[in-house]
Amino acid sequence: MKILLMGHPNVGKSVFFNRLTGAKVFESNYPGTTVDFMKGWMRVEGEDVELIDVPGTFSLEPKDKAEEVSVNMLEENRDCVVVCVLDASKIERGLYLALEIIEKGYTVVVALNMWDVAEDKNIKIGVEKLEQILGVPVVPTTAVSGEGFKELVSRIKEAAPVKIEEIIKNAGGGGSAAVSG
Ligand SMILES: Nc1nc2c(ncn2[C@@H]2O[C@H](COP(=O)(O)OP(=O)(O)OP(=O)(O)O)[C@@H](O)[C@H]2O)c(=O)[nH]1
Ligand SMILES: [Mg+2]
Repeated sequence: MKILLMGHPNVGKSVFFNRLTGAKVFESNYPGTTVDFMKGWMRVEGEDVELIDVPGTFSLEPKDKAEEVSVNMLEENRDCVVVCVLDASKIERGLYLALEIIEKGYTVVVALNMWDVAEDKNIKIGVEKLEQILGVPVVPTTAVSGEGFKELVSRIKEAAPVKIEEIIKNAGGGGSAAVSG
């Protein structure tokens, strides 16, 4: 299983990456902090999962080198789960990108990050309604504190197009010594 983090600049993707992998890539309060992709690993219930952090992008039509890196990574990783990270305090800005990715047929989980900021601003978001409209899981998160991450990981696992159990089953069932003949 592979997870690709996509979203506008400065929405918290690198904080996600660090929190999930235990890595320490640079994060800062400047849009355009990440300029290249970075791969890391995390373990989900005994399974190795690759996680990819990319520069922020506003759309799937790249306007500069950094955006090109993100769009290329998306195209090269058709089989991944795309976690679309949105700033919940400015949700309408990120929705366009999320829709673009959903429309291309990717497996998407939307993270409404900066949930703490949205709450401070008294912004109310109907998460279930948004899930119905988008047709994908939507999870509120606060990356700096880790709030919502347990649910995020569980929704990613559910959404994953190829599950490890299915690989075992399709290889002949049983689990051990699955391939014969
Ligand atoms: N309050 C709050 N701040 C957050 C949250 N998530 C990230 N931040 C802060 O937002 C800023 C941007 O975080 P990054 O992880 O560097 O953002 P990014 O999406 O990787 O940005 P680019 O690399 O420019 O695309 C940092 O100052 C983070 O500490 C959150 O949930 N709540
Ligand atoms: Mg970054």
